[in-house]
Amino acid sequence: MTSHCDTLATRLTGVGRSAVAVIGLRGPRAAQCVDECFVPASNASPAMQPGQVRYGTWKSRQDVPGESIVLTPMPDGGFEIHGHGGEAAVNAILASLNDRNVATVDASTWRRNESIIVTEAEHVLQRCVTGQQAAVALDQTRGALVQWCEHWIERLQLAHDSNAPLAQQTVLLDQLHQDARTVCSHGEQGVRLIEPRRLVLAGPPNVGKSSLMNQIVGFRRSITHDSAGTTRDVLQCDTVIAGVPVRLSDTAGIRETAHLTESGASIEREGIRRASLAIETADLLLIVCQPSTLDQRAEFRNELPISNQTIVLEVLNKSDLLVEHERSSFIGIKHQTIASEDDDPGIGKLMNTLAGHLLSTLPPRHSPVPISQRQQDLALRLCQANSFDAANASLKELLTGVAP
Ligand SMILES: Nc1nc2c(ncn2[C@@H]2O[C@H](COP(=O)(O)OP(=O)(O)OP(=O)(O)O)[C@@H](O)[C@H]2O)c(=O)[nH]1
Ligand SMILES: [Mg+2]
Repeated sequence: MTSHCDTLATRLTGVGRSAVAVIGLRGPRAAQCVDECFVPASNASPAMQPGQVRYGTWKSRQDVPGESIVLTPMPDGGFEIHGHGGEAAVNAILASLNDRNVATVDASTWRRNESIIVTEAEHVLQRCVTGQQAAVALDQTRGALVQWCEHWIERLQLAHDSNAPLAQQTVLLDQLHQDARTVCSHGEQGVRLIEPRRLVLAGPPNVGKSSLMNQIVGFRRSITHDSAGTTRDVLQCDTVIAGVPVRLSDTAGIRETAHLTESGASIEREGIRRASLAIETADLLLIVCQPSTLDQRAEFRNELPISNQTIVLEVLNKSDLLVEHERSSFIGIKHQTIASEDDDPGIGKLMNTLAGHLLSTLPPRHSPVPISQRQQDLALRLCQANSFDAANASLKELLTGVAP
């Protein structure tokens, strides 16, 4: 099938990377293809508005089982078909469209005169590995940031054309600055959308950091042992928590080493130096202690190179070793775990807290979000624009990639 057809389909998400695949469909026969192939799960609301979602099955013929999908109409009359990320499922849907004279095209043919913002967002979307990340990138391929720029260009133009008095112009510029600052704050998370969030476990030796890491990732990634100093280097493991990709780092137990003279001391010092480096760049830091080290935790925490951006959680591990009279005094510590047990409810509670914090590191949905450094730099420049002309120039460069 060649691309001279006027109705087009493309795979918007990366091949073989995501659990979910998104197929774009647009052109004069798009609605007809949907009528012929899409069987909604319920017939509740007949008419669909752009952006709404409808669950159902994509059937190329009535005698085949079809693929479970979510269908979203687009403002331009096209559709997004969200389905299983496997090649077979995607190819079956594309084949059914090809049978209806729809051309499968690559990403560059799919893009029309779209803003460079959309092209950049499509590149990011191709590299998303989870649905949570892809949802944010999809908002941008659908034009959230483009529309925000166009809206402001229009407002500035209107004020300019109507010769708005200076006071009114100043108010408008202030509003733009405020709006642009919100966009930039989302951009701080947006430019890192496809990077895994860094979750670091730190604490004194032998408190159960590696055991906790193994529980979090669900397999025995780290060696654990009852002697202190088991973990020497920073051990990393990639996982996904609540749809957010996470790079977990298990670090060497941190303790005073100045007095140590034995042969392994220099290795231990190097391990501690590397642990400190991991701590400095953590998005989320778990400070792990055990009952016997609990009263030194404030002192321990003060010694760590923790950045202001890092979310810190304290975890009391080996809570099974608390003796009865200690329990009431430790009740205020929210996270108490038993990392040597597989079904410890304390670990479940900790995972829920981690999920909440990790989700808060993703930009909000349905908002204009810069997701490349170029976009973020121009949005930052917009916050400083001290005239309509300067603001207009930044907005147009943001939209087109070309300085006016
Ligand atoms: N009773 C009890 N033992 C635990 C718990 N968690 C870990 N352990 C044991 O404590 C010992 C040390 O565990 P690790 O996970 O190796 O501790 P670590 O903090 O990584 O130690 P280093 O790498 O040496 O700093 C092992 O024998 C674990 O089986 C727990 O919740 N309760
Ligand atoms: Mg360890």
